[in-house]
Parts: sequence; C-alpha cells; structure tokens
Amino acid sequence: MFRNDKKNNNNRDRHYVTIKSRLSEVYKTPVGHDLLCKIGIYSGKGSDWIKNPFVGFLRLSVVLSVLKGISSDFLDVCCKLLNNTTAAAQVMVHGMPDKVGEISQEEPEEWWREAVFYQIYPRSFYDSDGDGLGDLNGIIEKLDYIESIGVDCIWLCPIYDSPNADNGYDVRDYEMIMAEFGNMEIFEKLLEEIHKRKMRLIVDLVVNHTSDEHEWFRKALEDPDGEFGKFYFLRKGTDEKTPPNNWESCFGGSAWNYYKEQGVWALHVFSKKQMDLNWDNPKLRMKIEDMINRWLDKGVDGFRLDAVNLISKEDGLPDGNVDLGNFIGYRGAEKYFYGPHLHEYLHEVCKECFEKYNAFSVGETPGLGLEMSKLLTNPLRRELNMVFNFDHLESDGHLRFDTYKYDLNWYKSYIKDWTENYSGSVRPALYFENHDNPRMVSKICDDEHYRVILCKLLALLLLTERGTPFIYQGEEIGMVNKKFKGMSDIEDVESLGLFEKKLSEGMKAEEAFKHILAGTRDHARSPMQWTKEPYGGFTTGKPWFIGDNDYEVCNVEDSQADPNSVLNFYREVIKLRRSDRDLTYGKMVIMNAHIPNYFAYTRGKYFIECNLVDRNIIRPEQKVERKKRVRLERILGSYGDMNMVQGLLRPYEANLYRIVSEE
Ligand code: TEU
Repeated sequence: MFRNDKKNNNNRDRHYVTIKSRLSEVYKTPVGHDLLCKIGIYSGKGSDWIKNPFVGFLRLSVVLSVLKGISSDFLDVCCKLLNNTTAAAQVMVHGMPDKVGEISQEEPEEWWREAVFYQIYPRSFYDSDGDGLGDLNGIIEKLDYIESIGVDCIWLCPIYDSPNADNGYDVRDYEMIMAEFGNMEIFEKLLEEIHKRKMRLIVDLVVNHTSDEHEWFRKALEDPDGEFGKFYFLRKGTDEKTPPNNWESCFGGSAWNYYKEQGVWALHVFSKKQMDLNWDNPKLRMKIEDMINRWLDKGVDGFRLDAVNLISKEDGLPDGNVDLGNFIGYRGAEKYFYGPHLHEYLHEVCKECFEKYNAFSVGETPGLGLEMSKLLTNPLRRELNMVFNFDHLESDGHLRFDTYKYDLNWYKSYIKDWTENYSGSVRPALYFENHDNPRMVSKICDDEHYRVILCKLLALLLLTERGTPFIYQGEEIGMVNKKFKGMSDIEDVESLGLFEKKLSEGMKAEEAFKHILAGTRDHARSPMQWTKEPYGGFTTGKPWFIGDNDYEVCNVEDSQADPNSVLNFYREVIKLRRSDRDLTYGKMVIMNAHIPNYFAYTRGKYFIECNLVDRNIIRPEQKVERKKRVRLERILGSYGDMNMVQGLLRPYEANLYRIVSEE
C-alpha cells in the first residue's frame, strides 16, 4: 500500500516528519521505513506490522502516549534523524532528484553479479609454519581446494599489520602485512596465484577506525591540535571523569578513552584500541583514498568495507538518546549509523578510487534496512555495488545473544520482501554466516541427525536465490557451533566486554555465560577443520584458539571422499549455477508463499522447494504438475537418495527440479 504508491514516492523530497505525522507518512521516508520495520522485528511483530492501515493511521504523538518509558525526547530524536537523513540522501542524488531508488532496467551483466564469493578468516584458515596461527602461505597451499569448490572470488578478512585487539580489525599500518601472516611479497604471490586460477580477490577495508597504535594516532596524541589530531575525534571534555558525550562502545563501556598525559578524550565506537577516524576532514579522506588506490594498483579486485555506514558522525557529537540506547544495547548509534555525509563520502571514494579501476565494493552496513541499502547501491548514485544487510540474521523478536531457535519462516519472509519489493533495485549479498556470527545451522537446529540435510538446504537457498552468494569458511563442510565450556574458552573482545557488562549489571556469571554461548563470534572463528588429525590438521603446533573435537566427524578430507557430503553438494549446485544463467539472472518468483514451513520459488526454468522445519510437511502440488506437457524433473536435493515420499516433504528436505516441457 505504501511502497508501491508512485505518487507518494515522488513526493519524498517534500516530506518532512514531525511528531504529528502519521506512521504511514514516516514509513514513506527511507530511514522511517527501515526503522519502523526494525521496531516491528525486534518487538516480535514482524516487519509488516506497519502496513496495517490502523497502525499507519496513528500519529507519532499517539505512539508516544501508549509507549510507557519512552520520552518525548526520543521521538524528537527520531524525527530529526528522519529529516536529516532523508535530506542527506537526496542531496547526493547527483543531479537526479527523483531517482532516489528504483532502477527499472534489467540487471546489467557484471562479474560480481555472477560470482560466488568465499570468505577467509586468515587467522583460522590454515597454518603453514606451525606457529598456531593461519597465514598467507597457508592460503596459497589451499587455493586448489578453494578453486575446487567452484567459487569465483575470495574475500580476505584483514591481513594488515595490527596489534590484534580485534583480530586485525584494528589496523596499525594499512600498507604492511601482519608479520604473523607473512609479508608483502607473499601477499603478491597469493594474489598472483588467485588470478592464475581465474579467481578474484577482494580485501577488507577497515577505515571507520584505526588501531590506537597507528602512526596517525600516535602523532595525534603527540600534538592533539596539529594535523593528525584532526584525523580523529579528540576532545578535552569537562574533566578526566566526564567524557565529552554519553556514547557507549558497542563492545561495552564508554565510547571515549581518556589520555591523561595529553588531557584529551578520543572516540572509539568499537574497542578502546580502535579509534574512530574523522571523515569530515578532507585531508584524512585523501590519505585513505591514496591508500585504497595503492592496493588497487597492486591488482586487488575490490573491497569489503568494514562498518562503513558509521563513517559520518553528526556535527558536534551530541549525546545519544537514552531510551534508544537501552533499546539497542548501547548509546549514541543514531548519531552515526547513517550519518549526514555518508552518501557524499562514499560517492567520493567511488569516484576517486573504485570507478577508476572498475573495482568491486561491498559495504558492511550494520543497522541499515532495505530502503537505505537501495540508496547506497543504486548504480545511478555511484556509491557501492552491494551491501550486507543484517535483518535476516536473527528471527523475529530476537537478538544475537538470546538463546532461542531460529525460525526459517522468518528468513522466507525476509527474502519474500526483498524479492517482491526490491528486485528492481538492490542486488542482495546473500549470506548466512561470517566471522561475526554463530553458525546458522546451529541456530536453527542442533540435532546432529539433521546436520547434513539442513546444511544442504541452506546451501541450496544460498546458491539459487536471487543475489550474490557469500560462503564463509567451514560452512561448505557443515561446521557447527563450538562446545565452549566457560569464559576461559572465549577469545573475542566483544564477548569479553559483554560478559563484564552483564556482570556489572548484576547478572550471575553462569547466566552471563549462557548469553555469550548463544551469540559469541568465536563459534565461527575456530580453526578450519581439514583432517581427523589433532586440531583438525589446521596446524602442526598448538592452535591460537582451540574449539572442540568436531573435526573427528566433520573435516575437508572426509568430505572430499564422501559423494553425499555437504561439500560435494556445494560443488554440485555451484557447477549447475555456473552452467546456466537462469540461476544468476533468472527472475525469482515465490510460489505458495502463504503455506507456513514451506518455501518454494522458480528461477527461470528451475523450481526449488524446501521444508523449513524438522518434521514432515504435506507437499503442495504445483500448478506445472497439473499441466499435461510439463513435468518437474528432480536434479538434486538435501536427501542424497532420490526416493521422495509421495505427497510429503521430509524434515528439511530441499529439492531443485528442472521444469521440463515434453512438447
Ligand atoms: O563489524 C561491525 C559490526 O557492527 C558488527 O557486525 C560487529 O561484529 C558486532 O556484531 C558488533 O556488536 C565489523 C567487523 O566485521 C567486526 O569483526 C569488527 O569487530 C568490527 O567491524 C570493528 O572493526
């Protein structure tokens, strides 16, 4: 009702939100749309709640009167955010004020639309020299394996020199390789070997912040009023006990660190060793752009831009809203998660760097929704090629650290929204896993009996839905969450910070550990399981981080040999995907969407159907099956055997059929 209303869409630029606005009007602004969807998701009402005409008719002021504990200040903050960001988005439409979103033409053919990506977390991939840490030579040794999966492009998590407060996401030197991983010569060899195999390489670009050990930050501290002081957010504050504002780090505690000797506070949205860069400073932007271009000169094919939607902070760094902070877990995010100059800065980097080299860019954009994604990736706006959206990672009403069972029906509704409302505008970066999330299969069902079948179901979705798939190391062999026994097994800075926070809020240690166990990023960061040998053959030494003994039942070596393994299923589906463009560019049409626990769609001449739950469901007959001269020919499925049970889909059964005409 709202989204397809062309007239209203065109009026967006004249649209200002006040406390008297109706929710339906708020929903018409890109940020309003995404925020209302998120409120629906987190409160367990689903993203469609706002489409109810009665809800849409409510005024913001009425919402205020019914929501206990929400101050009027909170709604003022929301209105301001909506108006600022809507205006900011429109300023940067580069002379095309009406084209804020839709692009109606067919998707152009570009390598990254066709590619399957494979993400490597180098620290945990393969250790070639026995020091217990993965390294670049280790990746080179395993390139034939990666190529054998059938992937086209590798995304390498940070490999830059770093003190490793956040495993490389705290960069000390953008142009040096972390000594534990190798050196520039080995990096160049890796790149050459990847290109030799006709694959591509994108690297992580962490430019929202640097390490506090970066030369720029050290110089900034030496002379806070000098050139480098302006590269960061350094502030005097009132005194050494009172930070300049009330923002909190998403890893726990204040977002400000005090430097006694210099008498200044420095801003860090992440850990206190990750100092936020001041993108409002054109000199800083130029330095970053030059650095990016040097990597492009080296021949990398593009970048994954870390937390890139956080780079523009609101002028004056005003206090964050307390209610909102309580809602999302830390204060201040609304002042920078979609900041006033985000579009402008991304456009500049695109023009100065990516476009010059025809390089690919995918932004990691925590907190953003589909309308904002549409603005960031519309080719006419020349900002980013794709973004990683986060809305599917937890099902309705849950957060990552909750103990709960993920409902795949939620995922279905997310893909449905994307397919039906955004297929003409945003190309999804499809993923279930990365280094920041527990393993998806474990979130859905931890019954070992269904492990392989469920992993195959996820593989089929990932590789046949409309979008560009990203596989995370280990996902292709069906790795699951680790059986951590206590906090002494945990490594991750985020989990350690959160544990402390929970204790300080009065939670018992046992209870706090439960939270950590549900959501810790360490589940995905344990060493890759290559063989049955000790530590899964990851290292001949002692690994930097020990997961558990799962490698005895799940490893690359056994998976290669087993024709029914998850790995061989990935290979099979990717092979099919590569052989037929329908699975890349074909229209995706969802069928029988109203039937719960059942997810089915066509992609050109292919039909895919899945049972989303751990019990049998009735298989609805498809229209094509009633036509005389057309039949469905099953090509592959999550159950190795081809013995389908008539009229039923077994637990997590997922099949791909070719629609065959017999004329
Ligand atoms: O993550 C950004 C981010 O906001 C989250 O996904 C983050 O992992 C976490 O969930 C916050 O609660 C990126 C990287 O992917 C992550 O590994 C880094 O720790 C972070 O940026 C800082 O560089």
